[in-house]
Amino acid sequence: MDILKSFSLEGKVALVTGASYGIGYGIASAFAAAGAKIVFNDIKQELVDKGMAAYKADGIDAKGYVCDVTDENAVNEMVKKIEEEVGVIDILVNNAGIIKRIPMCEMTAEQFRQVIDIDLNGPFIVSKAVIPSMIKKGHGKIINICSMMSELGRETVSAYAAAKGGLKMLTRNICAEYGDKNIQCNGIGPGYIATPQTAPLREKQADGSRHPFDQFICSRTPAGRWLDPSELGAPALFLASDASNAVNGHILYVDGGILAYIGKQPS
Ligand code: NAP
Ligand code: GCO
Repeated sequence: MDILKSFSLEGKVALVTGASYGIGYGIASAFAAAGAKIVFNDIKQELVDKGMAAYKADGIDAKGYVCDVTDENAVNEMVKKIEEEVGVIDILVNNAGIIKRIPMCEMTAEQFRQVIDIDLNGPFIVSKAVIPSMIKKGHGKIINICSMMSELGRETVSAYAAAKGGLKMLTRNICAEYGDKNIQCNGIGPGYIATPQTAPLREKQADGSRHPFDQFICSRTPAGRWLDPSELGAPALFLASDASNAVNGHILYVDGGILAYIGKQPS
């Protein structure tokens, strides 16, 4: 048997949410290289257009849709349109997400709810929209983009950690509820990735020195560096392909070893 064929996504339709850039773009690019037809969404037309142009420049014929993952009607409409225009979704990556870095006692309930809505309710809404057709088709892959904060807390990210911890358990619950319908639902827990979301943590200081958090993360990562969005592509491809049909409810940490490391001792 040609084991490499089990990593092929030929003939598959993959929806990656919030994939105009960043981690979603890195994952979608890897899926395209493995033969998948890429569809993605963003909340702003201008970003969908920007994303389409970027994919085109990379030789990827992706199709973008304007859709807010927290809007159940809009998500159901988008999934229906994708099924009519491209085909039934075989692979869903719940990637769209935000973070608000605010000390918990200074965060309003509305701000907390907004993070939970996008980072946890969104994956619930989109998964619920695609599962029925996956069941009809007899297979499906769902990949939830979790986080270090699915396992660890840190100051100022209470809402995000609560959402990503919940997303870890939603992943396991979809596995439990739909595993017998040949749907595999797994998570990817990226470490610290150089994207717009983490740009504030890497900004140079006024005196030209590195951001303290930048130095902190490099001391906590065995490889001593931030990871690149493209480094998530192959692990995601594994979870999106037949190569992982016996893997379900698993969170694959792609973190350069952060979770295994106490951190470099100060010299
Ligand atoms: P990013 O650069 O901020 O990109 C997030 C994407 O999600 C953007 O395209 C954004 O669109 C979209 N989005 C936000 N809210 C949305 C909504 N309501 N509906 C649809 N799309 C929405 O983030 P990233 O660093 O690539 O992160 C992607 C995912 O990985 C997130 O779930 C994040 O929590 C997770 N993650 C990131 C890291 C990291 O170190 N970067 C590590 C672990 C996990 P707009 O531009 O229009 O807002
Ligand atoms: C932060 C970062 C992290 C990363 C990621 C780590 O403020 O600590 O934004 O939350 O985004 O989730 O896995």
